[in-house]
Amino acid sequence: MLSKNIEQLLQDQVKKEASSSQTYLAMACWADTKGFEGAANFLYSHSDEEREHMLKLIKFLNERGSQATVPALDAPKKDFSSLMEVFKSLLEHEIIVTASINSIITACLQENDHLTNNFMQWYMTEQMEEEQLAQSIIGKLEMIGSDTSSLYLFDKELAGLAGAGN
Ligand code: OFO
Repeated sequence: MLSKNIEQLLQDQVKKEASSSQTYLAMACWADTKGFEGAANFLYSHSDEEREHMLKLIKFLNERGSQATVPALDAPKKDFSSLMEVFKSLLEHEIIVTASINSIITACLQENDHLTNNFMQWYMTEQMEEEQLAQSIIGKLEMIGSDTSSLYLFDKELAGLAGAGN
């Protein structure tokens, strides 16, 4: 059985993963309609991964004697000024999620809940990879600057990075 505190933290994390999925789906829609096909593929796939993260938590809650609640979500931001803005806000979002996972792990340690701690370690590794990937995409976009032909080529490359942070 989960403690009430850990149960609530995991339930809050379900909402954060669901919100990540919706946020990246809205970003994918923006990219898809602005001609960034590669970025759109990357973001559609990233959105799917976040849904998987949400599902993994939901199943864990259900298997540990709780009943997960499927959360209501606010509509995510849908307009962006550039691909750079998209990936900067993706990185900001991931940093918030990492902090949240970190505090769940701290709570698990305080309560000697080693099973949930062990389960959450997978998320920690995942966050590290996602932050690194977003950082490297932002770095490349900085190098590209206003060079539209390089941006075109990088967009193609982005499609191949789909799933790389998984
Ligand atoms: Fe779920 O890994 Fe990002 O948010």
